[in-house]
Amino acid sequence: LKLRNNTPRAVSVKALTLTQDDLKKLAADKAVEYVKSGMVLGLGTGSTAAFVVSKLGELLKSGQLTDIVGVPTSKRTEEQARSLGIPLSILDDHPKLDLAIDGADEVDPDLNLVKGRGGALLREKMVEAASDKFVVVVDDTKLVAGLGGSGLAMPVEVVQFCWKYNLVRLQELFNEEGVESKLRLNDDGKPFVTDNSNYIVDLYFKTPIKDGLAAGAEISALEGVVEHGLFLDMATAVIISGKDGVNVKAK
Ligand code: ABF
Repeated sequence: LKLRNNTPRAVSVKALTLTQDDLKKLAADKAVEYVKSGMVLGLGTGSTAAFVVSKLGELLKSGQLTDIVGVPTSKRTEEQARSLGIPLSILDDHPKLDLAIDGADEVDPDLNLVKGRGGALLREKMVEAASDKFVVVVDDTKLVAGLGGSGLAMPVEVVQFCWKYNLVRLQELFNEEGVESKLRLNDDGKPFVTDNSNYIVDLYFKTPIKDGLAAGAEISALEGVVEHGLFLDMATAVIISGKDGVNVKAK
């Protein structure tokens, strides 16, 4: 920053204050540095991932990236990528991806994640599990000491058929942890329906989940549960933006 007369002066704090969107964009731009021409890419969902997709669109347009193929993790992302002219595919045709980039709701110190508050957990997990590398982009508000520890939802996608039965069974699984389970609703009070025509039961833990692996296995064992939002041992790197800049944590 050049100041008139080279006189050191206090710079307006406002000018330096980064909004949460600025932070998300910082992380997104860093993640895109991992992308090379010719790659098959998993395209995440959510506001941070949307910055990634938009940057990819820019780089394609300017010719700095060529021949990339995107595999979107939601209808929303598919629409955004299509509008930017990013060539798209699906896992049926591209079962192996080079890299997936996506946001997350919680990141623990071992880079395990809670995902799915945006409702796209099933496709996200399928695409990200098929990727050679999975880079997560978050701002530092997403860091937690233990998953489920933010007091916000850990989502579980369930079939619509007898969803109440499964909501109760999910609640009973974690009775000791004092979990509360709620059907996710839209603003109009109607159930939120995923891209796969399922419902979401959000689990609110009072204390962090002690054994994520065991919790995930117990949830998955319930008939009618389609997928859960614990993404354990999947991220290869997490890009974290904060007021002090961007940090990369890798496995
Ligand atoms: C996706 O979007 C989800 O798995 C996660 O729920 C959400 C994060 O959204 P945002 O980047 O808007 O916080 O990555």
